[in-house]
Amino acid sequence: MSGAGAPQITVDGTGLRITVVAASWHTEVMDGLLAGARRALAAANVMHVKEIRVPGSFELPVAAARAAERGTDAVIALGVVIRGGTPHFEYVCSAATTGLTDVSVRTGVPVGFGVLTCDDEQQALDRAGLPGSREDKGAEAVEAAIATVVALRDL
Ligand code: DLZ
Repeated sequence: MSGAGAPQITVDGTGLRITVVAASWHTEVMDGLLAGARRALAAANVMHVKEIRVPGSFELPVAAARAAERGTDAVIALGVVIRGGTPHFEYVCSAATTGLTDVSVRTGVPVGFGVLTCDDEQQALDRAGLPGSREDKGAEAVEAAIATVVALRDL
């Protein structure tokens, strides 16, 4: 998937409570995702932000589920999974993706999907929102989640 075609989203998150759940693998890339998420939350005027860390992306869904059940308005899930030489990559990506989708659909709480699933570290760095990165997936996940909270108000 390329980032071509991504929408320009302007969001106002005034008054929202947002929980960021972030995995701990691949520190440099994760630091970029977290910084991008924080920038986007500040730009959207979100004042109530809780951040929690879990070990790996496999653990993101259970943390997202707990946050959703405790009354957050949206969850931002951040993870970095880089393909290795075994099928483990597929299992972790699948568990994170399916699990986070399940949380959002089951609870009605939007989940911003900021989980990078990359063939190598360079692909991840290109998307991390760091100086020199082409894309900022942490910020995109925040903007998508807030835009979804706002869209759901009209239903
Ligand atoms: C085990 C593992 C591996 C090999 N790679 C990654 C990765 O690239 N990114 C990530 O977020 N987590 C990885 N993990 C850890 C799993 O997500 C999980 O934390 C462990 O399997 C323990 O449940």
